Amino acid sequence: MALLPILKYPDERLNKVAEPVTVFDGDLKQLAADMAETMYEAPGVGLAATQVNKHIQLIVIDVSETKDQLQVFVNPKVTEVSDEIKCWEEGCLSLPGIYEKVKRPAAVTVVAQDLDGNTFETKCDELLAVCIQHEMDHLKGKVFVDYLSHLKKSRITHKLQKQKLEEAKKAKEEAAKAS
Ligand code: K1U
Ligand code: ZN
Repeated sequence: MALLPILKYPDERLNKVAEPVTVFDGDLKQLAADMAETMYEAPGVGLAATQVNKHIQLIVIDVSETKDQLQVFVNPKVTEVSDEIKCWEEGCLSLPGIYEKVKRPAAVTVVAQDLDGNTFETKCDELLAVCIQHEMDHLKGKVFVDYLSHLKKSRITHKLQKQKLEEAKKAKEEAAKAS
């Protein structure tokens, strides 16, 4: 197993649209296992292949408190949405430290395949519904800040760029200290 680097917003590769999975082989299972390890280590409750620069329709999610209920969705499609809309505070491993409220359907039905290509249907509500919609947006090249106003989005971009510069400066200082 391996930890994979997570793309950080505003990396343009986060805007790529993922291709459907057509081959259900060992490489797919290995990628799903590596994504799960990366998600648990982050820590997060979900991860889309797009975020680790793999542009295929693959998502891993674990919203359990015990972190032992991994769910893998290949080629997911939403087939039903609730009329009820809920507002949740969302986070994203591609936008560390940013949390914003987003409105989405409170419940969705998803049809997807597992890692062997078997089709299944699942009804999602609460955090799972939010998470699956958030991850499916990643597969479409969309991030949750795309739902925010232009002003909020540019403030977030500025904050993340500042954060990145500070991290680079710190790493440089630590490397200089070590040499
Ligand atoms: O897509 C991602 O980057 C994962 C993201 C999923 C998500 C969380 C909350 C609302 C919508 C989508 C995260 O996991 S962010 C981290 C996070 O929320 C979290 C981390 C540890 C425990 C619980 C939540
Ligand atoms: Zn995300």
